[in-house]
Amino acid sequence: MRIDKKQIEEHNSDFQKIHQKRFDFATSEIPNTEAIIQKLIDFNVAIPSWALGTGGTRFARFSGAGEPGTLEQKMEDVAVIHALNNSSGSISLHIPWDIPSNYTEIKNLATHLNLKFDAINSNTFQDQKGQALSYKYGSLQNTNKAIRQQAIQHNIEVIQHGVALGSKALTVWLSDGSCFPGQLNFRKAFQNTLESLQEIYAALPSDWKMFVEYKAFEPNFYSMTVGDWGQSLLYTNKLGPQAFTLVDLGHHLPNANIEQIVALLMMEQKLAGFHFNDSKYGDDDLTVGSIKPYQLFLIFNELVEGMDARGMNHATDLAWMIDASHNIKDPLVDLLQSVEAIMISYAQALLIDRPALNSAQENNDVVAAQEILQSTFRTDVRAIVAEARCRAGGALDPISFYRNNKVRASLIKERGANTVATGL
Ligand code: RM4
Ligand code: MN
Ligand code: MN
Repeated sequence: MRIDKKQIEEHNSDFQKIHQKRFDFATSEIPNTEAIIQKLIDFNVAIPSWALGTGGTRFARFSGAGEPGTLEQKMEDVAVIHALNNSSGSISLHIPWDIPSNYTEIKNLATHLNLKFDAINSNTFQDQKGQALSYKYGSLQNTNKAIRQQAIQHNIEVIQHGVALGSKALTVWLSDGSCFPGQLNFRKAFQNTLESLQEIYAALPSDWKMFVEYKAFEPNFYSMTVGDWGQSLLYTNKLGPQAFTLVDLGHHLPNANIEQIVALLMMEQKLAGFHFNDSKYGDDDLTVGSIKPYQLFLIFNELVEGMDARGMNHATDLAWMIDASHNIKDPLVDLLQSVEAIMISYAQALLIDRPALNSAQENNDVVAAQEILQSTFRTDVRAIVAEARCRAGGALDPISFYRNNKVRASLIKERGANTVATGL
């Protein structure tokens, strides 16, 4: 399924009049719209290969129809999203779910679809069919050296897959930890994990990064061996300059101040980037911005401030990825909504009157600081985001396009109703 450029043009001309009205209003209210539009055009958020099918809860999976059954089809789905929003030109693969059968063909397809390969993910949180040793009691932390070696080897193989495809980063998320007090010697588990990560780190090409993702709980419920940003930072500091801490928004304990974590990780030059999603209770993996849009804005406020303080390139110096799971919505629509929420927050953060905020902070003018942030958050930037998307060749209203042009129906016709994507 490919989106025809002509269809997008038709859609855009149908929506042009109403868009123009909104855009004119926005530009009359908002200074510097051209600079913001250019930054939005340059921005890209990677799509996870494992979020293109219907995700489950722990109790059931109600599969959607026309899910991508192969890596090629997953890439085609990402290309659909990218054609519509022009901000999703990369895919993050998960091994072994996405092992290519032919690298050249997959790379050619990527070129053809205008896609790049983002960070590649290892998986030692499940046992695979035919696997010699089990990860039931952990992988890189395991008390058994042979199990640690098996997990190290897997990560090294993942790097090799990534090198063959042109990825530049390995993301390691460990489910290692313990379920009951006394089960684990925390210090030994940390040391084993560190030594295992060091072996993987040694296998990184010099232009690669390693992202160490943390998570507070689940699947282990008493302790996690990379449970929070402090633990991740301990590892990444000890590992070296190619290791960074990855923030997945759903991986914190309730009410954690994620924006502060982000600011400090950037200060230490140890922020890898993000797995964007949203949550109410835990690792809910809901649509970005669907529950706590103000938090997302505050995070982008810190990101823009921190990146500008260091002269960083907003688009390329940090890793922007979505990590979500769609239990009831069409995954492609959900992902379009997520990218839109990210672009809105980014645009708003670019809009903040930085000198005024700095001066309010310096003068302890709490009210002014709050007013600046809240009035920016309440500014409607949707027409600016749409204008950027349209100028880059995307659709003014991607979700209307998707629905009106019956994209899912075409995918079902092509793939059948009963295809199931690999993933959780
Ligand atoms: C985890 C974590 C990882 C992802 C898996 C599928 O909760 O967020 O990033 O690889 O889920
Ligand atoms: Mn994640
Ligand atoms: Mn997660």
